[in-house]
Amino acid sequence: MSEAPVLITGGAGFIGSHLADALLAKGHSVRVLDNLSTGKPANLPLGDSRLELIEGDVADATLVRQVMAGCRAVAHLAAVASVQASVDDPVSTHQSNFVGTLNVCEAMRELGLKRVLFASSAAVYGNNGEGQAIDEDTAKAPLTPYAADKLASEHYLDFYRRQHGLEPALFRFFNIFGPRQDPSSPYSGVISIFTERAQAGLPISVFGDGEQTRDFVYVGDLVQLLVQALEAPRVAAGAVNVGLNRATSLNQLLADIRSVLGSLSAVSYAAARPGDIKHSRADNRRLLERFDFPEPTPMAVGLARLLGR
Ligand code: NAD
Ligand code: UD2
Repeated sequence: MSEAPVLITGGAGFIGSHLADALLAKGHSVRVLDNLSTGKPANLPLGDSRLELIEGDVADATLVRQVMAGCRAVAHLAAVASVQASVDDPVSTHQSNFVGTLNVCEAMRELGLKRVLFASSAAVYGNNGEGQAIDEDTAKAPLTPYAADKLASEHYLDFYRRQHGLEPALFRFFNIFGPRQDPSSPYSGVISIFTERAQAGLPISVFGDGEQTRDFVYVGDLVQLLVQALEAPRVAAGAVNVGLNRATSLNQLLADIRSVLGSLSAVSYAAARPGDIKHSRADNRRLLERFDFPEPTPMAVGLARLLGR
């Protein structure tokens, strides 16, 4: 009899599909629940008989329970990942970004499942900690419905840990990049936008002077961590930042893309986006204490994979 599958909500998306690949490569079975709002079946190895894709919504409590039955653990990644979408439509994104989490918690309690990974975000810190490495105890300042839903989800998962014995591993992702990140919106991840435009020879817009920095993590490194957190005998309480404590400016990023491609399309500098954070960098001591985080993939290598070089 084959092993009970890991359920990945949002598994047809950017990060979820890489997690599916990594779990399959380690011999696990995978069940994906995804409403295909941004995810794509083509991101998944559908020919692999150990993978099941169920199209549906995490906001549907009955469906979540049905799909979770028979699974051994959950990676809860389903969310409307666009902050701007949450600003434009707080009511509908709340269904995915918060009610979905509550449905996952309740179904786990009813079915007796314990281990769950949650994809939270550096957005929970708002502008706090800007200019220094942000540790997990930094005051939270969720400035958008997206960030508020992520922080509330963390609190609910922690309630289910204390009250019902769930074992949530809460991760606050900084800026994740890699193949399959969708570049189609102006608010998509900057690396997905810059690399897509560079490859197509289209002009690139930098908002601000390009000296703003982010802590970029290659998706392959992130999913190794997530697999570890699923397999670990136990997980400690409290959220964990996922970043490298490394600042890369957009100007440096553009130079790296130019090195990989050998040339770069025209770059123009426009006004900074209102509310844009200048510097965001993770204090990752807790990550390194609790997990065996892999040697980070160098930016040039990650970019080369993304650019198919
Ligand atoms: P993504 O949009 O590629 O993945 C999200 C997936 O969830 C998609 O496949 C989408 O179709 C699915 N989904 C959305 N709403 C759903 C619903 N109601 N029911 C079922 N499926 C639904 O984005 P991603 O970058 O892979 O993000 C994965 C998770 O990581 C999200 O929770 C996101 O908030 C979080 N996160 C990502 C980053 C980053 O840098 N990419 C940073 C912080 C947090
Ligand atoms: C990230 C998350 C966001 C939220 C936020 C919390 C992504 C895609 N966004 O926003 O969801 O969690 O962190 O702090 O993960 N830029 C350009 N040109 C472009 C696109 C972007 O200059 O065409 C700039 C942008 O103004 C910003 C930087 O690039 O200064 C990074 O932008 P981003 O949207 O990739 O990421 P961030 O950190 O602003």
